[in-house]
Amino acid sequence: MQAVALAHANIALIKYWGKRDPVLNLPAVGSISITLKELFTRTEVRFTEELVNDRFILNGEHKDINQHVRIKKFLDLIRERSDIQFRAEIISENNFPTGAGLASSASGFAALTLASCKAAGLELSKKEMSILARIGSGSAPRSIFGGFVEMNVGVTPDGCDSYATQIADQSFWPLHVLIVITSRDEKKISSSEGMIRTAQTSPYFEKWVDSSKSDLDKMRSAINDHNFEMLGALSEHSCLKMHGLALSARPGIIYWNGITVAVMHAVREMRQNKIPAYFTIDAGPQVKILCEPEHSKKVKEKLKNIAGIKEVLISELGQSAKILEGKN
Ligand code: 2P0
Repeated sequence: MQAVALAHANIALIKYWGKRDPVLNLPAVGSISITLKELFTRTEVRFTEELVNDRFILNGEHKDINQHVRIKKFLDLIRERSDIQFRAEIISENNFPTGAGLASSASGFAALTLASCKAAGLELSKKEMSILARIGSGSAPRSIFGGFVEMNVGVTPDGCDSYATQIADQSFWPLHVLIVITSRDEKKISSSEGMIRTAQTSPYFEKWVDSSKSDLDKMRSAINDHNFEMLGALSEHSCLKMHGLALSARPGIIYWNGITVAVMHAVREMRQNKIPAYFTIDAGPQVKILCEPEHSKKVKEKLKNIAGIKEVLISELGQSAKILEGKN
């Protein structure tokens, strides 16, 4: 009853922000993402009668499982579905900073879903696994798939129609993403907390939800047409709209630092100088820059002028999550 899985992080081009049901983690809006090859989580799950409590080891450190309620709840769900009573040991490693706005919960819960289903002997389709991953984290269903992925908002109260589907795989349009790390600190306001506060207090929340369908429709077309300018412009718009929304909560939520803003300006200057690059930013201070492969080295070169950047990675699009080893 042991398995190992690997899942890549993803970055939303059309952002998810807000929940229509916080318990089932149902999103208020759909989203579209790309999966990132260079950022991933490897997770091992073992169900065993030797344990009296679930055990969670993250990046080599023993964590108190009671401080990780979402993981505990997730394991209970797996036990309920598979009729297993045993406690589990989870050993998880991210190859990038955890909790710093680099989508560690997306790759983390996608890897945990695959590994725990395999270890528990649950044979689920990718659609069913994406529904399960959603209980852990709203962005995790997208990391079940590679390439370009859409998370369907759904309408049913039980969330059976709120799952991810692949729009196209990574070879359909081999884009590059520069991951600009501006801080390795954990963020102060989690995405869940930020989303709930925004939905409750922002005067713009309804408008955000209303405008989502049209953003998703346009992004699907941009991907199908390989229209990079449209994909980039829509991504920047969705990012700024999401952060504008978070800024308009009470108290306002600011995920950026000074370097984040400097990189945003630099990307716009690159476009003025005929380098087609666009930024997007999640709930944290890191910037992701979208470009076509022939421009990524030039974009990286231009970032050298900005003081304080910790690291720049260049990533291709990643594959679907997969089982590395396992038996049940
Ligand atoms: C996204 N983010 O679409 C948006 C944009 C961050 C900014 O989904 O509460 O950790 O677990 O559903 O998935 C990150 O939030 O939040 C996220 P929960 P999650 O990628």
